Order: sequence, then C-alpha cells, then structure tokens
Amino acid sequence: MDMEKVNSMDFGEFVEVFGNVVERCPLIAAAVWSQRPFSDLDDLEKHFFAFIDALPQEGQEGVLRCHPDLAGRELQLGTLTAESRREQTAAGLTSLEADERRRLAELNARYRARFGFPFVLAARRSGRAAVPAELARRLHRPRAEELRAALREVRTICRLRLADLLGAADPAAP
Ligand code: 2AL
Repeated sequence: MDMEKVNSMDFGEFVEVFGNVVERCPLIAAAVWSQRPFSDLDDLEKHFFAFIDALPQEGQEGVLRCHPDLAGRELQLGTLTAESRREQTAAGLTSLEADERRRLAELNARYRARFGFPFVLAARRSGRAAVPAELARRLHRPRAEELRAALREVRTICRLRLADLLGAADPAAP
C-alpha cells in the first residue's frame, strides 16, 4: 500500500485499516485521519506517537491496559487480535511448555500488581526466553521509568504494524 492510497482513504476505511496499529485503540487512528495528507511512513507514525505522547498519564496507562498479556488468558482462549496473535506466535509464545507458561503468568501477575498496568513488550523483537527475563528485569524499576519504557514498546509495536501495512522493510526501533 502506498501513501497515495493511504491519503485517499475515507474515515471509515482508514480506521478499519489502521485501527489496531495501537492495540485496541481505534480512537487514535480516528484522530490521526484528520491530519492527512501524510508524506511517508515516518510522518504517519509521528502522528500516532504524538497522540499517545499528548495523553495525560491516565490515558497513557489506559493505552497500556488495552494490551493483552503475553502468553496469557486471551492467547489460551483464542481471543487475541490478529496482530497480537501473529506477534506472540513469532516470539514462540504459542508453543511454551506448561512450566514456562506458569512462570510467565506469575511474573505478569506480579508486574500488574506492582504497576497497575500489564507488562508490554514488542514481542516480535523478543523471544520465548527473553520475555520472562525482560519481565523480571523491569519488575523492579521505579514506576515512572517503567511507564516510559512500556510506552516505548507501544511505539515499537505501532511502528512494526504500520510497516507491515505499508509493506515497508522491518524498521529500526523508534
Ligand atoms: C503484546 C502484543 O499483543 N503484541 C506485542 O508485541 N506485545 N502484548 C504485550 N502485553 O506486550
């Protein structure tokens, strides 16, 4: 898909196509549509990032809370979004042994209890061994620092999803 096509989309089509580049936050795509035309992928993603950055802290935490746990209940139930399923599969999280799944569930629960939002990581940039290691490492950070780190991961996920939609090469982390 090229930028000409993106810029020609009406509101409904744009939200349908880009509504999940930030997990379960179609409102962001709805707001970004008003800012067209976009010059390129970097320009388009800049608008998604700017929306998230401009949110008050409760809004930013809300964005994090829209993310399903990695290797969590939604994966077991088959209720993940297509994008999330693809990412969790790429990281090997759909083929964990029972003890790996239990360990991750325990770490996810501890993280959520400490910070009040779920652990978020760009799964495609990770792997089944790296996810629990990173989770254990981030579990002990100060809250403000961790919020910033989690939002960086949201931006990376968004960047990768946009690049997929636009057929761009795997981009560097933002
Ligand atoms: C996710 C997800 O759904 N995709 C991804 O890369 N990370 N979720 C999460 N809690 O980090």
